[in-house]
Amino acid sequence: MEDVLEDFVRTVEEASARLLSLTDAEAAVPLAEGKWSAKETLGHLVDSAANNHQRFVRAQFKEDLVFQGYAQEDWVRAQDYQDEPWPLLVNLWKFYNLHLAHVIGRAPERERLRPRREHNLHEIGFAPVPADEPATLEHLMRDYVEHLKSHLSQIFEGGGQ
Ligand code: NI
Repeated sequence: MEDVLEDFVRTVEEASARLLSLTDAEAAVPLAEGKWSAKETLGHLVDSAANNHQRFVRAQFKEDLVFQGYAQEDWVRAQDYQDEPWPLLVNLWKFYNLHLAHVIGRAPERERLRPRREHNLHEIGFAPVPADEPATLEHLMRDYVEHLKSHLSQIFEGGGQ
């Protein structure tokens, strides 16, 4: 987990500096036709952080890894990220993720690596775990970072969802 954490923190630090160099207007342009803008994509990552924050902590106090999903498009639409100041969004995203790095770093190994037979990571995972295979909290944490990185490349290299 150490390797992932280091890479995670560096990714967040570097990306936030790069994101802050975009103007508000640039950040509001769709990344591809009919797709989210940088603002909406980063907003989606704030939603992901908020949902996974809950999961990372709750998982330490229960047996299973069954969590509520969230309707991503609806969440982005309901919060109107397009109309929120870009620097606020970038800093919210940055500091929320630095906190999550702290949370991940504090999760005891026995909780991170304990196999959980009951889970729904085939439904809520970015890289899904089959329903009939046990999953771990550590998988969910690594999966969270992969999801974040994939959306960052959409912002920096174009594309989008
Ligand atoms: Ni996503």
